[in-house]
Amino acid sequence: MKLEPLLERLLEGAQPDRRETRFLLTRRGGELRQLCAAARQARERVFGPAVGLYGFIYLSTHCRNDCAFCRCRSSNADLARYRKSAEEVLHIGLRLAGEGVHVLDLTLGEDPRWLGARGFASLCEVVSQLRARTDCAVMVSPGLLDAARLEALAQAGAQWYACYQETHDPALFRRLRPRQDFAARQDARRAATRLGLHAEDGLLVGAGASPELLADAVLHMAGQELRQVRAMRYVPHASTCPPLGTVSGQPGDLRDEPDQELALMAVLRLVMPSRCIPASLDVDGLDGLAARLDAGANVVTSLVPAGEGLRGVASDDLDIDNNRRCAEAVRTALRRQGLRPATREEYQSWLALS
Ligand code: MD0
Repeated sequence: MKLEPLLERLLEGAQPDRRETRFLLTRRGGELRQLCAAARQARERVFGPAVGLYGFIYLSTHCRNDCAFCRCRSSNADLARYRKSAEEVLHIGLRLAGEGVHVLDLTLGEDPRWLGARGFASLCEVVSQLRARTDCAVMVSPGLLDAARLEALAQAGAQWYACYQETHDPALFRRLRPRQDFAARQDARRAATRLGLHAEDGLLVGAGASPELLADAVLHMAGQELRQVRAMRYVPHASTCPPLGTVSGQPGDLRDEPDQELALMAVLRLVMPSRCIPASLDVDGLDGLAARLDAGANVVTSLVPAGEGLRGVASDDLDIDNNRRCAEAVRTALRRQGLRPATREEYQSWLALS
């Protein structure tokens, strides 16, 4: 298969088939650079030089789930967990809004305290306060929610519901998210969309997914009503244990995973040109931003204010307390790539794209 004519067809609006998608996902070296250049071209056509900024508030690291890839898995007894109060979340949200982010992403583990009746009412109150007191959109990333809770969030003014599948292969899902319901997560994103929320799904790279599974997942996601789609690389910790090797039995290649992540981001952009695609600061910190933007991302996520005792999800405290995840550092990095933060109007107009 030849790369150049395929990229040309995709830039003209064609959708790749499964074989072509797998081919794209396995490009490396000079061909990966060509793939990323095409992804940048696709981004430029829809978003120009404008980039969205997402502040990240990991408000509780308590979680009832036992995900193989996550440090906050319930069986990790060694983790020093925290739970921010509603007042603290509000304070941090206002601080991030003051730094000029477009979105406040309230993320929490499936924490029975925050997701119980009283805690959830308080979460909704925080959302409505942040909507009333800032110009920011609010994303909530609380794990699996039922329709009533999704509706309460929508009524409180949330615009986004993030719920990552990690993989669209049921067998790998069972290994990554033991005792969780594969279909329920997908249904929750669909229910959120019906309620007028924007939904985000995400794939985990380097934790067992082969290029075939990733290709299937990309094509599946393209058919879903998702306004944001992400790829993030698995960051190993002593307390996590993702499946070694791929489902097909091939050993995973640790050295290849950074390239696999970039190739996947570029493919997401080419297949879904008008959707938001994050360059997360949570995997490789500020040093990893340029490559992710070069792979076609149009929003920078996981901006975290220093000194608030907050953590990342994939990485722990990478670049948090040295101010390398603040908006100013990101703005400087964007300038170096000829990019700039979106205006609020630009960002809001992206949410209406189809
Ligand atoms: C990020 N650490 O954007 C955040 C997190 C959850 N909605 C987002 C994975 O990288």
